Amino acid sequence: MKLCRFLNPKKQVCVGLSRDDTTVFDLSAEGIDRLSSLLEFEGLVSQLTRLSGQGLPQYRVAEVTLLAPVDQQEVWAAGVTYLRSKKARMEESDFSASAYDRVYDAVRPEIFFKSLPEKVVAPGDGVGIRRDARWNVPEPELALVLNSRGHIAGYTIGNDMSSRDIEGENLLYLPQAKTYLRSCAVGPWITVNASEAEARQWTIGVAIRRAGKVEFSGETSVGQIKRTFPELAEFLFRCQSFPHGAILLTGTGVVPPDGFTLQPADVVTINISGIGTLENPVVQV
Ligand code: DO4
Ligand code: MG
Repeated sequence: MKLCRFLNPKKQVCVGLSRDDTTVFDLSAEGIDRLSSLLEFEGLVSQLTRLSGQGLPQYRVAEVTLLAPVDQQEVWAAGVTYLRSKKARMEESDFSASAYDRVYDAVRPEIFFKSLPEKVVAPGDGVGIRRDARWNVPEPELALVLNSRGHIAGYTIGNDMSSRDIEGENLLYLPQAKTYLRSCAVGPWITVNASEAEARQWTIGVAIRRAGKVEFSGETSVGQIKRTFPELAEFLFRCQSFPHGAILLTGTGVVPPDGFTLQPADVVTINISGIGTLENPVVQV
């Protein structure tokens, strides 16, 4: 069972529920007009099951525009949660190598701010590469959808766009390497009825196409994440509050080879087996 935000044929923003990825029920007809409020429901899956039997208006997915499934939630990101990510960061920077090495094994994970909700890039819109960076990559990541109590209400797909040359030059440049215009895409679907054990069976794949040809593709398994999901959520919510919930990207385990950098007009397609596909063209910002 999946949730989304979408524009109906009259261009009104609606909250949707899908069981099959081809039809979407309009929950707005039941007065549910904010996804973040819906995610607060106790027993979300049984409430959704009840709502879906109520003759709600429905659309074919092909006739609506899917939006980012974020209305009021900040987006944060965890880093160096896969061995592959630790190795890549240690190779990109002599200067910061020991910091990445230490954080991979430390009790406290790396967590950083990624995006305000209104800056999140929707499926199909352009993700950005900085004009002052030479080495830019997408980071395909499983994203935890957390309600205001820090509970995992579902899972979606995130793209933590990153400038590796800026990050590698000095760790203190991380906010510039990670948080700039169009640096975060999320969506379109939130899978709501999966346990952590099920999510750990999913694969995360990415393909980058240039003029129709695949320039890079790679895959990993969610099961390779070193930390548990509640552990990441607990650190995000520690000494912090998120009245509208939050989205937490869980880190990347797929890193293109060092000679690869994104170019404008490339298309990034991320697939997570239990969720769906997030696709965005690349634009320079
Ligand atoms: O500190 C570097 C960022 C790590 C990251 O974004 C990741 O591992 O996904
Ligand atoms: Mg990342």
